[in-house]
Amino acid sequence: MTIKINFNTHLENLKNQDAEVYDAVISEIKRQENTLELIPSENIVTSAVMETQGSVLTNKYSEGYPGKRYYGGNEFIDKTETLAIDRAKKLFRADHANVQPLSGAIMNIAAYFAILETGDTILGMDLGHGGHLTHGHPITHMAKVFNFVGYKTETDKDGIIDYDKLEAQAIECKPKLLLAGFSAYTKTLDWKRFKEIADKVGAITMADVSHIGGLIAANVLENPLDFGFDIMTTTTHKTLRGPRGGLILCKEKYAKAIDKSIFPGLQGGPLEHVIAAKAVAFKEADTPEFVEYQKQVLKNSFAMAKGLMDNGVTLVTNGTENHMCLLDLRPQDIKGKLVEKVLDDLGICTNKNSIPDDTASPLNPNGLRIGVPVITTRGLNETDCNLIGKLIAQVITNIENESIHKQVAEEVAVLCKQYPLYVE
Ligand code: DSN
Repeated sequence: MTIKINFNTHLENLKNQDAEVYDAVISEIKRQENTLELIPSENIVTSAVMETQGSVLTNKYSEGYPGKRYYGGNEFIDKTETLAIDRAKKLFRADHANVQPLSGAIMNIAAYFAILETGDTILGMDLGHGGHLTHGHPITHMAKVFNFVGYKTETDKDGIIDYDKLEAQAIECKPKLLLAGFSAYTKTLDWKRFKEIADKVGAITMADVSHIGGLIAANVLENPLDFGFDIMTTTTHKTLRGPRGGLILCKEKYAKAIDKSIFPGLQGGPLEHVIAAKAVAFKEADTPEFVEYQKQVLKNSFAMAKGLMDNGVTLVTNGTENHMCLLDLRPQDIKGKLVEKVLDDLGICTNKNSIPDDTASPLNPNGLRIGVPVITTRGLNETDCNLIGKLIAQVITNIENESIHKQVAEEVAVLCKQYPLYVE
């Protein structure tokens, strides 16, 4: 299951031409090799994805869509983009796929503009309860264009979404779009109930599954499209383990509007080297090995959650049902920024994160978010992940104890050596 990344880490041309960038890239290779990367939105792509993204396809302008381009010489680009589209449709059982979104934010914004008018209401998950900036945070430009209303999780009931309350909220605010999805939430969503609520109030349904796209592709988590969702967006670089970018899937009814919204509505020339790498990643995702990988992601995540909780750390939602854990640091009276820094110095990379109804600033919140996609790609198993949970708990409960920190750093170094990432 482990993937060995066997690309040329010597980078001879870069070395001879630009020592500063070369040094930074080599340092990053070493950092990745010597770090337990626990940021849940990251992953490690295969050599084939990396090679495709680094290919000559980066040299081509291809505004438009396959067969309808504004530039000549696109016969091979059409082939790779069509492969990406067809593979994405098959993987997610979708009528239509747009593989051109440059990023997750653009992908969501394009979907809004495809189906909504200025001032329309979108009911989405509150950022403070695990939603995403693009789901309507007041700081974003989109909040000036659309009327975002946020639903919250039940902090006293293990962080569930109270669907009766959500229904009442939807009846009250009459959204044109009901948006399901998250960037820091550890429970599964009830897609069926979301759809029933949307149907009751006449709303379009959209799921942003960026974090769990790979788990859905492997059918280890349920696919909202199977429950009749109109639109589903996902980034391609998280659990889906492809190059950085976005993907929009939708019912045929919205296909033209989505395509028009991406180009010419929002974007210019697509990144065809990235789109070809998406095609490669989608083919990889359609294999038994990928299904095994995603099953292992869940096993590892559950093992890490147990290691944390058994050793005195509180988790928001009291556990996890996906690839990540959200740690509530209030019992230890320490902040996410400090824990992120201390762990970073020991070779464990995480990210500070707000917890529901956090009273502290998002720059120094009361929580920490961790996840297992990268270390699972690297080959670590449940025993290792349970140990990592325990090590993190030891650091959190002994935040000033340098001798414990030293022991943890040694254990991290052993794990990184045991599971090498890059072959060369
Ligand atoms: N930045 C992504 C994440 O880390 O969840 C979401 O955009």
